Amino acid sequence: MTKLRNSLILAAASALLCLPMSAAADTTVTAKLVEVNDSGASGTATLTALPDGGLKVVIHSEGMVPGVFHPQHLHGTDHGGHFMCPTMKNDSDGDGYITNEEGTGEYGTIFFPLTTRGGATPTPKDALAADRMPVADAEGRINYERTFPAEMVPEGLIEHLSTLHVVQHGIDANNNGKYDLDALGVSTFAENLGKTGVPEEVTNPAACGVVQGAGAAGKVSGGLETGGAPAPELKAPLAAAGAALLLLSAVFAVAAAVRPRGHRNGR
Ligand SMILES: [Cu+2]
Repeated sequence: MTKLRNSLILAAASALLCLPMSAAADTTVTAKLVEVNDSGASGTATLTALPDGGLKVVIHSEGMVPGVFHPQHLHGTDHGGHFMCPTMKNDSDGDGYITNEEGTGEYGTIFFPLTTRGGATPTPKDALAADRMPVADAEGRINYERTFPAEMVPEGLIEHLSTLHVVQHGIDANNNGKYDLDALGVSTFAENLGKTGVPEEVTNPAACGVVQGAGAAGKVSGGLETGGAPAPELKAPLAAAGAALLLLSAVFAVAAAVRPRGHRNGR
């Protein structure tokens, strides 16, 4: 009986001990970056929600256009249920290239520009900041790391961490080692945001990744707002905590009930 009681208590205790682990797993998510627009790019992104409300972002990618800047953002779907990166199916005008507008249907709108310094608001001044986006080295690699303090992290981002997309832009369609208007003309995306004369090569997606984390397992479908809707996936750990507490109190009740007999049988 004592053995049974102990093992029940042990089971409940380990159920409780599991909680901090799963909660911690929820705060770090990763995304495998895959090429878009036949860029040849690939990489990994790690997003860590810090206890103080900050966000640490680490991205390692390769196969990017060497020596030029690459706008990069966390994108969020505003219609839920989309956890894909764009493919040529999204090339609605059939010109052989996925523009940012064509990609938006899959990866959503710009939620959080991943600048190297300064502001990171979803406005053209940050989202398309040529001088504050990472520059690929001579081999086409980008190693990016920045910790954004809580006050820079937009509302709703941490809650939606597991439903975000990581997108790096910038391709060299005419293989001349730079962004130019000769290749694909002007970026209508940038133009619509009030930035004229930006080559489409700058804003076309080169790499995209869907976040895969503990929360991503419970893919939310429908009604997910990019901005600040409640996050159903975050309720799961709380429900688990409640269940574990119930289990623990039940075990204590059982333990209390078996204790007298345990004493009688024992010593
Ligand atoms: Cu983007």
